[in-house]
Amino acid sequence: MKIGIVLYPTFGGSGVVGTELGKALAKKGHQVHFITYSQPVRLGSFRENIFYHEVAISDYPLFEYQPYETELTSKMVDVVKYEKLDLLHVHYAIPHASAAYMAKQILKSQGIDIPYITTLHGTDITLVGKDPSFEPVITFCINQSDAVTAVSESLKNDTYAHFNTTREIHVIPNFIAPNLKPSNAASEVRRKYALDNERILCHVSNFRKVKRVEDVVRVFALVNKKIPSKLILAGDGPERSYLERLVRELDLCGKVLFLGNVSDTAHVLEISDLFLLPSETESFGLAALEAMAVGVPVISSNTGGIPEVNVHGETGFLSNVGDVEDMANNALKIFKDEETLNLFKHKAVDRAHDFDLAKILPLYEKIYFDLVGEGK
Ligand code: GMT
Repeated sequence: MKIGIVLYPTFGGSGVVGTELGKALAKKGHQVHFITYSQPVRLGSFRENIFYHEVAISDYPLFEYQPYETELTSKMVDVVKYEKLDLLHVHYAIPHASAAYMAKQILKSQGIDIPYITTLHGTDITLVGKDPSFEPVITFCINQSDAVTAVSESLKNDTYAHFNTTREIHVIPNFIAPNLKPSNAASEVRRKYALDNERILCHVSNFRKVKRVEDVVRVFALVNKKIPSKLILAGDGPERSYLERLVRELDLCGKVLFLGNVSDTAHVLEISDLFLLPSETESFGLAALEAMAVGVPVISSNTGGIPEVNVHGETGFLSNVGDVEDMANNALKIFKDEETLNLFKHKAVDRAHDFDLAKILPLYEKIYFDLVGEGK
């Protein structure tokens, strides 16, 4: 099958899922065409069956805001037509689903029928999409999609709650990419960041307000009062300078390490003992799943789809949003002794296997085949 994947190429979870899905489909023999404005971060080097089509963004002086959606639509039309794609799969509704709808109509007028699948990832529904400035367009595009998927039951319910849609929404959870396997060099690398008697706590995100990275720092401050530890923060975003100031205020310099954006987060995760995800909302929490896959338990909030991933008392603990004391106490429970920590680590890995790519990929393929026929 020839599949066009439209996504954000950046460090966000939807881009990671779209890219890893495309790579896995290509490995299975499908031809995958990525369409976006720059090379997806997780794409890596040259691979069989993978093609990348860049949406060139013009800078015509008339436009204060460049019309990306229009240029994306034109590129989608072009790629579908000349690469003879069988379907389009768009990740993150805004503006990808509306661009797909428009591309579909243009192609229809030229006698080409192309189905499009919209995968809802989270903030396209829970934060941005439901805002009145987007809602009518998002509702329309969800209803017009040939198939709609959401990454958790929670996100599916949020979509029904916020949008006037009766469309069937298939829940297809996120998955573990096969490259997330522990490496042998972890203990050596670990020594560069922490002493042997220190625990490493870690957080990976885009440092947006919704991630509540301030809570990460405050939980760490409480844990650090009781046990020797370090906090590794991977990622970058709008909250970073505020967090750097907070770390100085709390006198945690040298204990909190800001790494900036890291393309291969598995290497950061595998030297960590605990992952913190105290988000305000989180449709799934891919970062937490990636941590669990390499044996890192998770302390998280109990919001959105996180409880569908992190199992309270087994793979980590869940607390109410903002309850940093409870989160810190839970972290200390996990760090009680080596045996307890190891138990949580093992359960985290076991749970992550429920989200193995081999289990999830056929769910997407089934939707594709239902739309275009098995023979493709
Ligand atoms: O979390 C972000 O800010 C990035 C965002 C994205 O669209 O890239 O992540 C969303 O999609 C991920 C992949 O499906 C989910 O794992 C995240 O939970 C979700 N983020 C939120 O709901 C806040």
